[in-house]
Amino acid sequence: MKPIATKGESFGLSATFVLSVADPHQMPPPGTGAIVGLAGRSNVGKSSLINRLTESGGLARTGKRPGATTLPNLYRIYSGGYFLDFPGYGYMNRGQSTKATSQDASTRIVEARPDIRRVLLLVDARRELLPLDMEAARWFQMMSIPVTIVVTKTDTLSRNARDIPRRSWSRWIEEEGGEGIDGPIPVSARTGEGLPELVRHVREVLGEGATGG
Ligand SMILES: Nc1nc2c(ncn2[C@@H]2O[C@H](COP(=O)(O)OP(=O)(O)OP(=O)(O)O)[C@@H](O)[C@H]2O)c(=O)[nH]1
Ligand SMILES: [Mg+2]
Repeated sequence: MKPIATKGESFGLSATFVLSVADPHQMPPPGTGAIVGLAGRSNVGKSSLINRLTESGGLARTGKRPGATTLPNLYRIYSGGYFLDFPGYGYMNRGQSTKATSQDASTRIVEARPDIRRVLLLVDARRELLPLDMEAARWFQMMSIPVTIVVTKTDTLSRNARDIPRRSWSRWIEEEGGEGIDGPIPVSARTGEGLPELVRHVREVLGEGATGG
């Protein structure tokens, strides 16, 4: 997908690719910058969103086929901090071993790095609340990593349907999500809808705990 370049748009989140992380010891040491993770089902639009947020066009590899990202990819934000693009969960098109390896690396990184500042958990606007997504939110919560639900691809919904996923997720967060789960923030990487709000949120997260690293 080609992001639509918006003239004069500047989010202050320009970034550069650092590496695909196969092992937690390759991660930057704690205290060198806040890490914001992006997680969600395969194909939900994680890499497209990173490209949009970092205003890079093609920094993160995106694809029509699920499983475009097989290891967590680390990006350094020039103004401070990191994005960590986790491989999507729940895809079936790749060999089991690839799937096992990528889920493995993600799990070990999360277990090794409880200092991950927050995870943006992306969910597709066209889907009902899926058990896998709710489980993922609870898992990060259990690992003491705060979560923000980000509803993606809002451009695929008609004007009338736009508000449905936001409302369902709001209700879930209120009733079941509890402490440590924020959002939902509806966005479209295609049209740019909702990005200013998401950027504000990310910048806030990066700025948090400036004394605690
Ligand atoms: N309509 C629409 N399509 C989108 C949007 N964002 C991403 N897509 C499309 O969704 C597909 C998957 O996007 P990716 O960004 O590769 O998804 P991903 O979550 O990184 O996928 P994995 O790396 O497999 O986990 C691509 O075909 C994108 O063009 C959006 O905001 N609107
Ligand atoms: Mg990806």
